[in-house]
Amino acid sequence: MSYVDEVIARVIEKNPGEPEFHQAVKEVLESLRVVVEANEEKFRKDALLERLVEPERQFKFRVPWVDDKGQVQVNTGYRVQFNSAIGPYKGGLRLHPSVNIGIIKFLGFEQIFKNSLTGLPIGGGKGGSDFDPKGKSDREVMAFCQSFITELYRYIGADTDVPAGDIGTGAREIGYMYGQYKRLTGLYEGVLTGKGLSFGGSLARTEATGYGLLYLTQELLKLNGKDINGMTAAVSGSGNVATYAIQKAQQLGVKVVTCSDSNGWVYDPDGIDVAALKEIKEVKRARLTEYKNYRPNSEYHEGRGVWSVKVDLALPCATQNELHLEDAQQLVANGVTAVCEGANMPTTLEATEYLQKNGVIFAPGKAANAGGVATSALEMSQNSERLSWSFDEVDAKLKDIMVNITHNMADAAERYGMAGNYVAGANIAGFEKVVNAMNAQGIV
Ligand code: NDP
Ligand code: 2IT
Repeated sequence: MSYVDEVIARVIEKNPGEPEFHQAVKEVLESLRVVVEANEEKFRKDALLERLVEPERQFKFRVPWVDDKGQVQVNTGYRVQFNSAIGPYKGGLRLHPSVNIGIIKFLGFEQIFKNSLTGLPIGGGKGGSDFDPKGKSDREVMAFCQSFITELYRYIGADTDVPAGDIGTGAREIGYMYGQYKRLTGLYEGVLTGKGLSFGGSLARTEATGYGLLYLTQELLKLNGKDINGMTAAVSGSGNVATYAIQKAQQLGVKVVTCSDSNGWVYDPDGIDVAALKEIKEVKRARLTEYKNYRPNSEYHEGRGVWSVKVDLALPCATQNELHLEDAQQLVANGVTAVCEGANMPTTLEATEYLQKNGVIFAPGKAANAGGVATSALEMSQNSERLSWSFDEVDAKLKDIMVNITHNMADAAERYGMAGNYVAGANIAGFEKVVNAMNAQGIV
């Protein structure tokens, strides 16, 4: 058996019941096959891949808090510090009832390569809890966040591990967590990113993941001789990433006709109204059923369906495994040009393969959504120098980073004879830097 196959088999055996983690490892290691085969003897002797798939450490802890009725609730908290070869652990905190250790490990593993691709000195980590902020009062969310940080604060720090937002964790949650960290440690340091602008947050961090997705999509289309201006797009999700992806798409001349939440989806033939979306999701924290009240010409459908609409671009921005093989088939039948992932691993392995085989330009999340964490690293830089940069300065740096990522992944794919395979290109480009650092630092 080849070294890659052996390690994949061992990961499955050693980590039972963690299908998302298996999927992420398979996707990365399969596309590293060529690189690994060129160095097989050394990598095997150094157990390079075994070290890469084993988190440096992981924490699992109790998070007790009191709800508005006086009832004690108990959630489980997680932080996986996956790889610190190129910098302090960096990655978001997901708050969603589906969170378990396998989900956090898949996200942490992806984060290693994504963070490397940004070109900035950040290692890979991820955390979260099975707490569901939906339907909770602000006081309940605060009680949870304070309890969560009361345990997590021992393991994080501005130079060791810097968490941030992800699904269910936005500005409100980061604010409560930051306050509790400061209270417990007495430190006013950049321990979390995505902070409010009045206490160390960076301009453009809120917009960064969605904007970055569009900067990369625009550049990738250009590289393939196509102009984004005038295209149509389907977006899934209606959270942080989706909202700012839609906003930037519109600024670039793209008509976005869909968005969704976990209950249903909206089709707006005139283009999604971002102001309405923000009011529904960010201010009212309501469901997309409300969208029709703002836009009578739009349609609301229960269930899944955003990928059934005929569009040039598909931008999945909700969650993992939300774009299935049947969706890929439908998109191809409708003549889609590109699929660029705003979410982490939203496309199943079968769907990815089908899209690539059918000539669709496919940009994997670890490259396409790297603008969020890249701007988080820019927030860390600003915190370290105790300065704040202007919106335009941060946005220009973000754009540069996304353009560089586009070329680095395209070049890496080409170097290994896989021109146009951006999954392989992103994995290889991200891996190379991490492996160099790991080799230089000895067996740790
Ligand atoms: P938000 O919580 O702001 O929004 C998530 C959106 O996805 C909501 O519309 C939500 O609907 C929907 N969603 C969540 N879970 C499911 C599900 N199981 N099925 C269907 N829809 C679902 O999160 P973000 O926008 O921050 O994150 C979206 C994706 O982008 C995630 O994969 C995240 O890991 C990734 N990402 C985020 C970054 C960031 O900076 N925030 C950076 C890079 C990647 P509902 O409200 O009904 O739950
Ligand atoms: O998946 C991701 O890259 C994020 N949720 C953002 C992480 C960060 O540290 O900003």
